[in-house]
Amino acid sequence: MPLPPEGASTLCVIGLGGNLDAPADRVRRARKALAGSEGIREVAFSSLYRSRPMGPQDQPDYVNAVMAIETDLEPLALLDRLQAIEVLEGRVRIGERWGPRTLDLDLLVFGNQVIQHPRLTVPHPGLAVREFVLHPLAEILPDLDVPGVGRIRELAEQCPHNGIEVLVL
Ligand code: ROI
Repeated sequence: MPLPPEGASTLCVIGLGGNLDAPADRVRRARKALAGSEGIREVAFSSLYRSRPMGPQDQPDYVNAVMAIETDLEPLALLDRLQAIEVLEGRVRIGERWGPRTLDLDLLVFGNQVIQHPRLTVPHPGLAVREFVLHPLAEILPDLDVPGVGRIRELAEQCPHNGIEVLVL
């Protein structure tokens, strides 16, 4: 079998989150679906966290986690895969902006690439300020240096917890 080209694999970070219809189960299934996808290997997975909704407050708390992967896929092919898994998890958006959702999979970091594309902005613009990204990410990749954003450990230290806690089920 031919070997894959050297250096083709990229370290990426995916954010997982949802707050409708057993979101912890959805996050776990999404992890399995991703780890079992062609061209994707799991590197690390954070604890599951309970977080207060960012956006309208009249919605359930969220379950959030982050996953580090290595992939041979191009960014848009990885995005297609994430969106396909969101659909498998019955993604519904209920009208309002920043309203509740079954499962979001966000491509937060793609190696050291900075991407401005109509479908995709990487690093994710919310990464530097969202406690439900920074605290889980500090658990698995504290030394990650995100291009144009900074080192995760320092960002997490400066980010208020806003009530986020490890989920004990
Ligand atoms: N709030 C929290 N706590 N976690 C999320 O994953 C999340 N995702 C969203 C919005 C609606 C911005 N709020 C969130 O998309």
